[in-house]
Amino acid sequence: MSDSVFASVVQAPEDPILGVTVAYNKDQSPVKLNLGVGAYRTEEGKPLVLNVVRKAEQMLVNDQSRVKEYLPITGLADFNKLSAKLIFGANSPAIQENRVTTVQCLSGTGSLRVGAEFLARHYHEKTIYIPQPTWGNHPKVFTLAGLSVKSYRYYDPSTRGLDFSGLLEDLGSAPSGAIVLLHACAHNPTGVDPTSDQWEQIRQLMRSKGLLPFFDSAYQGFASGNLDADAESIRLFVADGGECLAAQSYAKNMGLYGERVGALSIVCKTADVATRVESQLKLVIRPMFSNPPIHGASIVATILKDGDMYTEWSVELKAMADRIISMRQQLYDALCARGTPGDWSHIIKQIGMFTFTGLNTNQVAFMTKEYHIYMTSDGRISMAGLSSKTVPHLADAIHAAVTSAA
Ligand code: PGU
Repeated sequence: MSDSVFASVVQAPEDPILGVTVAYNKDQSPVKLNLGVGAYRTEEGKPLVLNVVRKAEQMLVNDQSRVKEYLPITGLADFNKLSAKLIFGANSPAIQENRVTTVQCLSGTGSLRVGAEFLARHYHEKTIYIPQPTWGNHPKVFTLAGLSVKSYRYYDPSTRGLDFSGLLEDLGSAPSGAIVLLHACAHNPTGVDPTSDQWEQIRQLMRSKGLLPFFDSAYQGFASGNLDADAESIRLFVADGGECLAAQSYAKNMGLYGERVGALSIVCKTADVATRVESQLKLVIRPMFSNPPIHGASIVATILKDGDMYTEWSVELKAMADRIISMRQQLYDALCARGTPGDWSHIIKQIGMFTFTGLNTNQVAFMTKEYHIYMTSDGRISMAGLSSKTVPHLADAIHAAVTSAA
């Protein structure tokens, strides 16, 4: 038999985040714990389908008038309108003035990719600044889209907080017009967000230099439990009349991970520009995936357009956010009770799905080997994967890692 034409293809490494689940699935231990991927689990450690989502799906199934035709290239019109309203606010002048174009894309990742490809084709500055650190997929998505990626200082390991002066310095010396990726809330992986005052200073600096904001909003509602509060950073930038991009994901806040439902919005100066921008977005999408899937977007539209269902969703979302916050407190208390060396107050100060523990690669490897706890090697743990039952096991593992591992 002759050699494969692919014989020279080398084995690629597993993804740093999704690969953690692959390793976890292979582990036979009954105490194994997956704190890698940012996916919500119940107190019983099970994935959660929201009641309101089940209800919406039932309505869709029962509606005999629904068909499975292709959606337009830009996706479900209702979904797009409602998504823009969700992120920019019900009374957003930009929406009222028809200056926003919104296209349905494949969850947060696909929205970032479509936005980045549009910028690579039609925007004069090809450099995007991303925070250091950031979600591991950001540099790959933007590079493949044809942008050149640079980073700006964001996190200070010594304070486990925001390196605000580093951030201002780096954005201050970025070339005018450069694109800047901003996490709208619940920064991944650090759990550290700017305060409202700091956001305002960032806005002033960026607008004065003509830097173009590209918001990644993967956790609206997950940071504070309030959908409006978690969109404040974006609304601050839209309120000044300037332009920006926003990538929205419904993976976490509606628990629609595998449905791949998200949206890209581009806020423009005028309605006329927005129309032309949308015509070009269609040219990006058509050869990429032609048009987006119908089911997930229909679920979201059903929930967002009905007042009662929207309220039900906000209540379920708040319950998820609250459970994560209570996990922070429980883990912090458990470490204090064990007298684990070090200051662990960042666990309760950080925001959103993740705690950036400060544990190093060796300590993480130790916890995986000895305690069957799976997390990303940068020391990030998904608080949403934790429950009251598993907190003691995690606290034991961290205590042992800090006191005995290198
Ligand atoms: N942006 C940020 C900041 C994210 O954290 C994630 C997901 C996404 C975008 C993309 O989410 P979509 O599923 O495409 O809507 N990050 C999670 C999930 C696993 C992953 O890496 O995709 C995480 O654990 O970091």
